[in-house]
Amino acid sequence: MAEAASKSVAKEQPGDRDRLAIDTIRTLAMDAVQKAKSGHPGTPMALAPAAFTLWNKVLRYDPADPQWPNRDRFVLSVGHASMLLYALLHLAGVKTKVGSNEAAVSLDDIQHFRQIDSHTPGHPEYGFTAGVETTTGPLGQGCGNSVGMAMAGRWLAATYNKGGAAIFDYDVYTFCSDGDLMEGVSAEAASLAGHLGLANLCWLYDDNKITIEGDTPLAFSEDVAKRFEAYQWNVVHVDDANDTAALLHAFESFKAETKRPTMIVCKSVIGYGFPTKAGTHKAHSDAPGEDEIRGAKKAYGWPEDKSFYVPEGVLAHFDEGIGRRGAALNAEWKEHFAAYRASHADEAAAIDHILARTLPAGWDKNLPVFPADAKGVASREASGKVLNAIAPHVPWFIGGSADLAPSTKTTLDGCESLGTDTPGGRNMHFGIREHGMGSVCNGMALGGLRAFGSTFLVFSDYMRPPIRLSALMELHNFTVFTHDSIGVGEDGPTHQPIEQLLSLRCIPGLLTFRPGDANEVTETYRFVMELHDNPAVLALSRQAMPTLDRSKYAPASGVAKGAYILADAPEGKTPAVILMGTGTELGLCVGAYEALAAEGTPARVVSMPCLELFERQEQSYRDEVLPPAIKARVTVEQGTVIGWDRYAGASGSIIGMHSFGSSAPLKDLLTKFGFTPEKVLEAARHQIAIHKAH
Ligand SMILES: Cc1ncc(C[n+]2csc(CCOP(=O)(O)OP(=O)(O)O)c2C)c(N)n1
Ligand SMILES: [Mg+2]
Repeated sequence: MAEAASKSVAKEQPGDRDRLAIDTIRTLAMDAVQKAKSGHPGTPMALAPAAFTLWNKVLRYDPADPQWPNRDRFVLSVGHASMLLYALLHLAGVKTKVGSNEAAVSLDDIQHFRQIDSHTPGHPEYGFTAGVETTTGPLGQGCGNSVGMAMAGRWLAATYNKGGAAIFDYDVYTFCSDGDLMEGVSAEAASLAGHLGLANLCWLYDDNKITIEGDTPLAFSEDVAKRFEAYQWNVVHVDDANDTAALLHAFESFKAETKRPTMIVCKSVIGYGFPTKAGTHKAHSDAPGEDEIRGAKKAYGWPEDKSFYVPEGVLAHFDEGIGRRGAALNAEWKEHFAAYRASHADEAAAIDHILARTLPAGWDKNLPVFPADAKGVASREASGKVLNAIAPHVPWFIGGSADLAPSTKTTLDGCESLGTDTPGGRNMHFGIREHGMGSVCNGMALGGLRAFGSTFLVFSDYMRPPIRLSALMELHNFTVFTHDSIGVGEDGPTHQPIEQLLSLRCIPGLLTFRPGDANEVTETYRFVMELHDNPAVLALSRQAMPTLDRSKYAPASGVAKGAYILADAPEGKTPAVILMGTGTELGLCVGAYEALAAEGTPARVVSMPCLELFERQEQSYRDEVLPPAIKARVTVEQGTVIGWDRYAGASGSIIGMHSFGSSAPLKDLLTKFGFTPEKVLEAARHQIAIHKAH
C-alpha cells in the first residue's frame, strides 16, 4: 500500500501552490486527530485534492458571507471526515455568521478538535460552526439532505427568478462514502433526485473500497456507477483522487449537464501517504501514531517536525481563489437583488421571510373555526382544511406524502405537483420512501422552505433518524402523521402505532402534538407555524372525534401551553378527580366528566395535546393545571402506558395499550382494549374511591 501511495505521489498533477494547500489540509487533519487521540484522519487525507479543487476552483461561495442566499452548498455527508471540512473552513477563511451562534473555525479550534467548547465537534453540527450547511455523521443523511437542498434551490429558482434575474441558481455538492451509499436513505433520495432530474446536484463518491471492518467486498459488491446510471444520473469517473485535472474536468461535466444529477465516482486511497496504514481500514479512524504521521509528512515533502503548520501563501492562495471569486459573485448578486427588490417588491419580501424563517402578516387570517358537533370530524380531515387555509397565504409552504396523500389529507388544493418539469409545484410526491422524505424535508428546510412530509404514524419509525436530526438542528419543518392509534381498525397491528407517540416525545426538542378535536388542530397549526427553530410532529386520527362545544368548555387556544384545563369543577369546588386525555380519547374524558357532573361529582378534564410543551411551562402553571394535592387521576391515550405515570402519579389509573393491537372493526377494538366511556367512568370512580379512603 505504501508503494501504491508513493506511486500516486509521482502521478500527482497539481501545481506547487495547489499541492501546498492540499497537503496543508491533509496535515491539519492528521495532526488534529493525533492530538485529540480520536477522530478520522484517512478520508480527509484522501479527499483533500477533491475538496481543494471544488472549493478553490469551482464553488461559488463567499467565505466572508456564509449566509449569502445564493451560495453553492457543500455537504460533507461522510461526516466522520469532519476535519476535511474544518480545514477547508479555516483555510478559506469562512467567517462567523452574523447574528447567530455559528463561529468561524480558528487554528486554535483545529488544535482543540473534538474538545469541549471548540467549534470543531467530532461530526459537523449545523448551527454551531459557520459554514456547516447540515449536521452529518449518521451516514446517508447528508445525501438525503442534499437532495432536499437541490429541490429547494430549483423551487426557489422556478418561483422567484423573474425577468431574467437569476436570484437563485445555486448548486449543491455532496461528498459521500461507501457507508453513505450502502445506507438505504441515500438510495431513496438518489432515486427521487434522478426522477426529478436535479441537474443542480453533484455527489462525489469516495470509492476507497474501505469501511470500518475492512475491505468493502465483505458486504458491498454491486456496481455503484451502474446503479446510479439506472437512477438516471450522469455518472463520471475519476480514477485517481490525486488527479486534480481530472477532478476539475468532472466538475465541469456536472456544470455542463442540464437534465440529470451528477455522480462522480472517485477512486481514492484512504490515509493517502501513511507508510503502513494507507489503503487499509486502519486508516479510517483513531490517532495514527507518530511514525505514520512522520512517514506521511515525508511522503508529502512536508517538514516532519511541524504540527498544525500552515505554510505561508496557503491562506493567500485560498483568498485568491474562492475568496475573490465568491466576493465578486456575492457583490454582483447583491446588486441584482437590489434591482429585483425595486421591481419585484412582493417577491423580495417573500424571500426575506424565507431567509428569516418568518411568516407574512395575516398568514392565519382564514384558519377555520369548527362548530360544535357531537359526531365531529377526524383530526386528519380538520388538518386538511387547516393546511389549505394556510397555503394561499404562505406561498413557500409546500408539502407532500410518501404516497398516502389521499389518506393523510395533505394535498394543497389547486397547487401543482412538484415534478421534473414543474419544479415550483407545491404538492410533493415522495414515493414510498419515508426515510428519504424525512431527510429531503430537512434539506428543504435548510433551503428555507416551510416543507412538511406525511405518512401514517406507525411509519414514523421509518423516518425517525431525520426527525431526530431536525430536532438537533433546530429546523422549522414538521411531519403530519395520521392513523395515530389502534383506531386504524381492520388493517391490524402492523398498522396500529403503540410505542410511536412515546418514542417521538423522547426526542429532545421535538414537539409531538396530538390534538383532541378539530379546533385543537387549528390551534396546533397556529402554534407550529410560528416556530422557526423547533420541529414538530402531528399525530392525527383516522376516525371522527367530537368537535367540542367551546362555548361550554375552555377555548382551544390552550393548545399553546401544551396542556390546559378544558372543563372544571364548579366555582369554589375542588375536583374529586382529574381526567387527562389526548386526541380521540379527550372525548372519553369529557363524557366521564359529564356523567360525574350529572351525579354532582366535581371533576376536571385536562386536555394534553403536547406533553413536551406543557413541560416547558412555569411550574406554577403546571401546578395550577395538575395540582399536586389532587391524587385521584386518570389518563387515557391509545398508545403505550409507559410514561403516563409522570402525570397519573404512582396511584393514578392509566388507560392505554399494554400490547400490540389487533385486526378488527374499530368498535370491537375499543371494547377489547378498554377505550369506552364506561371504562373511563369506572376508572374515575375507582380513583375517587381510593383517594377518599386515604
Ligand atoms: C448510520 C450510521 N451507521 C454507522 C455509523 C458508524 N460508522 C462510521 S464510519 C462507518 C463506515 C466507514 O466506511 P465509509 O463510509 O466507507 O468511510 P471511510 O472509512 O471510507 O471514510 C461506520 C459504519 C455511522 N456513522 N452512521
Ligand atoms: Mg470507504
